[in-house]
Amino acid sequence: MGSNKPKGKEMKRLEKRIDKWRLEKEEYKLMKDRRTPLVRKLSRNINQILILSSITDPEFNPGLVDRFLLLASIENMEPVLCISKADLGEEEEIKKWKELYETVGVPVIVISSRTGIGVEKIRKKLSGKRTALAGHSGVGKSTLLNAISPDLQIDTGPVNLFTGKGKHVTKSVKLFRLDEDTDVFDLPGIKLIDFPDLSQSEVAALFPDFNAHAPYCKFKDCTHTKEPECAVVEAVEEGEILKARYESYIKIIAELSE
Ligand SMILES: Nc1nc2c(ncn2[C@@H]2O[C@H](COP(=O)(O)OP(=O)(O)OP(=O)(O)O)[C@@H](O)[C@H]2O)c(=O)[nH]1
Ligand SMILES: [Mg+2]
Ligand SMILES: [Zn+2]
Repeated sequence: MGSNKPKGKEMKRLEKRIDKWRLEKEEYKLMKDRRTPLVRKLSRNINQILILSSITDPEFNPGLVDRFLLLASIENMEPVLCISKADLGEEEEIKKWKELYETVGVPVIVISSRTGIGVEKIRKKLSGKRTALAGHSGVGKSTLLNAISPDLQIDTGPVNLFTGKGKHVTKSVKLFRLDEDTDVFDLPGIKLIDFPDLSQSEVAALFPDFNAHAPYCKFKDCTHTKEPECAVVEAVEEGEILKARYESYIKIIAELSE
């Protein structure tokens, strides 16, 4: 797993940077194991992960959200989903995703750093915690931090109108101390995700929206991939499970067996 892993030199550079983090009296303890991916190293020092996905530009990405949720669950980070750029999105679409993730037990905050909607809620969520901001390049992680704390003046950059992709403006992990008890790590794009080895059933357990259906699969150890009479697949076909959730499940499972 982990095609997004930084390679060789880049990883070394990032690790050096991380090793340099020293906060006044407090030192960030980092694992010695050099092979441990960066976000997992970070997670030792983080209690919360704020997963940003914009409703558009770039378009909402449930696959990535689900991966981060998985990571949060494995690494014991409290996840919060932030649907950003609400000013650009359709209300119906925003509502659909908000309701879905709330159903699976994730707190969801809808924001627009442009109009200020939801920014205060995020400030409250961050307060007193150490949080990493995670999400694709261009979803507005740095812009959100600027909205919370205008003094920070973090660089932000436009999304490519043609591809809908960000330009990887934030190039390294940056740590911002908002107040004495509040730290935020602004992460660059998504290059830092990697997943540990997991079994298929561990992954399935992290998709609680499948739970109501799975007991009705023909096979008790059904992986909901190619088995006949799979109740999960039927529920997807009938629209009871969102297709996007099933697709991201399948992608994660496929990577497990690579
Ligand atoms: N309309 C609108 N645009 C936004 C909003 N938030 C951010 N943007 C724009 O989206 C673009 C990307 O924002 P950034 O904050 O640089 O995104 P990022 O997530 O930090 O991206 P990387 O640093 O590349 O990982 C900028 O042009 C922002 O002005 C918002 O709430 N509404
Ligand atoms: Mg940035
Ligand atoms: Zn099944």
